[in-house]
Amino acid sequence: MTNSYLCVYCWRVIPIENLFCELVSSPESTWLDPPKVAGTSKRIRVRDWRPLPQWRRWLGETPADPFESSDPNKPRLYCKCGEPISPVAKVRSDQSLAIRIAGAQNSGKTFFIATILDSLRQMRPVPIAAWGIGDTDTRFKEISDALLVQGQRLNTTRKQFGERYAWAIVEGEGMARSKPYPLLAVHDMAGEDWKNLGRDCPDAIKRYLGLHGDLILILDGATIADDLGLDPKDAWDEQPRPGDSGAMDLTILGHIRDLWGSRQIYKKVKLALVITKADLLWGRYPKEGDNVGAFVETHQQDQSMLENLLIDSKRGDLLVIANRFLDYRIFATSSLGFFPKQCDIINNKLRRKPRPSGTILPLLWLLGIELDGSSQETG
Ligand SMILES: Nc1nc2c(ncn2[C@@H]2O[C@H](COP(=O)(O)OP(=O)(O)O)[C@@H](O)[C@H]2O)c(=O)[nH]1
Ligand SMILES: [Mg+2]
Ligand SMILES: [Zn+2]
Repeated sequence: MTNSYLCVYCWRVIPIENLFCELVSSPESTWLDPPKVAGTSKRIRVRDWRPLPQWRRWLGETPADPFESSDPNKPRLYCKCGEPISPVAKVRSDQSLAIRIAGAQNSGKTFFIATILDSLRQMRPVPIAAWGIGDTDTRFKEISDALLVQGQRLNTTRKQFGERYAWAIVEGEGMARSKPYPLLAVHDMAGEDWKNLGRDCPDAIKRYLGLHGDLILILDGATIADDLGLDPKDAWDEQPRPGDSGAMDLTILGHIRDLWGSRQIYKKVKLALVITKADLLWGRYPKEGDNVGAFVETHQQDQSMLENLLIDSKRGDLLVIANRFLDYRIFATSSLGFFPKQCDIINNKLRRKPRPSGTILPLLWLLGIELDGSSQETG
């Protein structure tokens, strides 16, 4: 079987033969169909490159996959979309290629991802590590630092049809090597984009949603609070999205259903329903003064209470859809770990350091990693 790689720019899964190689200063070969010619270099498909003398000169008879060459100057390979392919984006098992994250605008996705990555860097012992693929780390660090270090609000400018990020998940230092983990793949799209997807759904998004793998659906704790009749405002988020009884979440799941077509896929995929901003509910749900089992920081979050929370906030339909999946679990998380009050904000910056609560649990659950009852906090 030939190796395939995931392009984290256009979400194509491509067999190695169809990737392109950059040959910088070799005059004699015939150049085929280069997708994008950067500078003076030319690109040739791996399958057309293999019969050429350079192949043997550079790589020997084998390997069939240039990434597996022992030569430290491995060639760079490119997708037909023109973007570079990373050797770590190798597709290992079709079923769990990538864990995807989806959610409405302002639901807390960016905060959630930033705190997961930050927790992974700080956890001891660390069960897994995440390596940014391509320029993911460079681009995401800027956002993450603004949020977690500077306490800034994110500016809301956005690219049409979103930003893409991808991380390779590897076992943590000293951890036993288990089966390879799927990638964490994020196509961060704004709410309007979800609404407008319709028939003109860009191919990259179709491919992203069509990738085989588990799904993390982010449910906005503020809209849930609003639907429960609780004041969803905190001092930091001045304009939370009003309650919609989960309509936007159903829109997102609807697009996924349309793209998956057959029901077969559901039975291979796990779904994590992640309620963000749970700090808005602490001490207020199920009743005033309650601060109970659903909000603990281990896998033992009280599922029946969280199901009731979804039903009480008119999201029962989500549970019906969740039942189609191989397995599902609900998580109540807070990326901030506290309810922001006016005194936490100075000069329009959040001055209290986030102490994420429970945000790491969905990923660990999807990867089948047990937390030994200890919390995410690492002091
Ligand atoms: N109270 C509270 N608010 C949060 C939390 N996480 C995110 N928010 C608020 O939600 C807003 C949107 O979060 P963001 O991650 O940018 O949402 P995205 O559009 O889904 O990426 C933030 O500016 C915060 O005000 C949390 O854990 N607790
Ligand atoms: Mg965002
Ligand atoms: Zn591509």
